Amino acid sequence: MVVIVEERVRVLEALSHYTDKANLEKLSRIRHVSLLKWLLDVAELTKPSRIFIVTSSPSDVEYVRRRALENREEISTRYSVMHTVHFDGPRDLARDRENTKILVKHGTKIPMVNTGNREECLKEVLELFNGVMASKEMYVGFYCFGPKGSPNTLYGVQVTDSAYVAHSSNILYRICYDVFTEREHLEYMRFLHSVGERDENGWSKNIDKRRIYIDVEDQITYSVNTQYAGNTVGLKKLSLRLCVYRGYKEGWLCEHMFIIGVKGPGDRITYFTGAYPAGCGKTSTALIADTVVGDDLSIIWNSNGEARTINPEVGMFGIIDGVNPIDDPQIYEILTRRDTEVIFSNILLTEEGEVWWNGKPEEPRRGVNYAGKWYPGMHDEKGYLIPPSHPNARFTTSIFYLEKFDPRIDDPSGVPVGGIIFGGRDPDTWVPVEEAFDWDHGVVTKGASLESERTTAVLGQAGVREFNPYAILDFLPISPGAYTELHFRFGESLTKKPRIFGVNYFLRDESGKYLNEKRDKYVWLKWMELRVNGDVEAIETPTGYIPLYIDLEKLFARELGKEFREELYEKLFSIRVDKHLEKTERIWNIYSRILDTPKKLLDILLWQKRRLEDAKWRYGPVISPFKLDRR
Ligand code: SPV
Ligand code: MN
Repeated sequence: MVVIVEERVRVLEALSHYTDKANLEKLSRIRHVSLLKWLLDVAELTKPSRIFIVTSSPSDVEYVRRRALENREEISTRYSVMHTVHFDGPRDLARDRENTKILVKHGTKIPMVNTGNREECLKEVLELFNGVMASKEMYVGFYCFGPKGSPNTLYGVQVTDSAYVAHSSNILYRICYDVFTEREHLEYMRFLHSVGERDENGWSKNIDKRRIYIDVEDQITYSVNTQYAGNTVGLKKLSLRLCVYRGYKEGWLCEHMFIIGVKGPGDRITYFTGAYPAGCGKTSTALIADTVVGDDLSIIWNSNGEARTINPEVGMFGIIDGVNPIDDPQIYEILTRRDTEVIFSNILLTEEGEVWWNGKPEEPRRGVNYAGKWYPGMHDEKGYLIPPSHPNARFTTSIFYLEKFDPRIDDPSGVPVGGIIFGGRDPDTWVPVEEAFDWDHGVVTKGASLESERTTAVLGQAGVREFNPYAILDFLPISPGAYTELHFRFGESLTKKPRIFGVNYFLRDESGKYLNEKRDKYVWLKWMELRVNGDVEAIETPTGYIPLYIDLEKLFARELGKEFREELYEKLFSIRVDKHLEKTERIWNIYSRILDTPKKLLDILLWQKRRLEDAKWRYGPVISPFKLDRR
């Protein structure tokens, strides 16, 4: 005991060289000597000129915001003092897959996961952190990854030299400094970040030395020479890997899923979680739902046989591209109101100090954007038009501004999961909505088989069809085979299993035109709600259960005031058997090469293939839903 107290005194004394009195006092209230020691190690390595501790006090939160403006990481807009703009720079606009690595022991390989040798990577990255914060301020934030007081909440400490990253974290997560001063026993994740050297524009200069390393054993992440929030805000996508890993060991799920409420007849509300790769309708689905608990992440556990979920976040880091007053009235309103706090990233800031993004009704005017000065008609060196705002431009704001935000977001016991939805950007295979036969079938053919055309949230060319199981491939610290085994295991442990659905908003006709309007997804949600509660029948197809025409006709009329014609229904819900067979083959080829793929996964794929072949033999390569309706 005496030794620990002495150690505490020694560490605080050493930390006092980096802090003023007020911040030392904040540090001294933290109960975990090992955490203080780590902060000292970090300070001695990175050599900041001072350390600022962010508690939940409004003045601390305001200080961080002000520092982001003072050091030009953010620029204020004319419209509102609470609206700021941040630019990441032209080479730092998305997550960097190639340089994001899960650290593993020498020689270990994880199928489909980018890994690095732990010892070598740590040596490399610690070298990059050496002295990196010289003459900069270091911010330390303490956060809850879930509602306060929930046994399923995780905790995290973010250390960064970026006021923008600290500011974003303060908007996106619950500040939980007090938990660290109150609770003696606490497991927590640690996130170390540095922007690195900044160039004359304020962008990270050494992009070629951008590294994002994740140490799942020690529950710590390192990120350097980058600013884009998906690479830097620890609790966003770095914690997701740590959380998935813990869930895998302990038998619960950490998912890249929204959490929404859908209203049914009477006062009934049914909760769904949903996974979609970025840019595939995930946010718009969350926002069209009747209530929103979360828009990006979800922790799901077994509570007395029932699946329940919490949102680890309280903010949104959403794609702004295309947000317009007609299709996204809620978000548009939040982004254009003066009393909201918003960080706009990689949009266009006009000379008049106004924010413009693709989707805003007026024309873009001269200003600055993610690549520097911009004027209408501007080209790059290769002769391509430079868009005024980047397709992966984002907004960071609080979820509490949403009119439909669900107060159960703060419920420590979470909400029950009635259904799980998987959706991808698929031009020609999946029907708009389909229910799996059961949990295992859904896990395999909807979750584990998810594919999508690549969007702009990752570096590289958009539009290519990619395998993205559970929409979480980028964030997996274990193989997709092991992740599927976890889902089987989790499902087995439940007495009441959520239903599993696949959705697809991106079906096109022969001329390439989208077959659905954006609002149609509301009807799919309402149908799924009815299915979860056993209120409507469905048609059995070789790939799952699809809606009856009469049910959709009613829902379209009631929910959207729209006529839903039989011809459109037939086009949308025809089973494209050949496309499904091709897909099953692609997915089979992937999993059969992954050593830890559960046999059950392959069996279910094989069974699906037989059903498809049998149906093809009976009905031909494209099957009208009317042919399968046996009533
Ligand atoms: C996503 O790409 O899934 C996002 C944004 O939610 S990022 O933080 O970049 O991951
Ligand atoms: Mn996401």
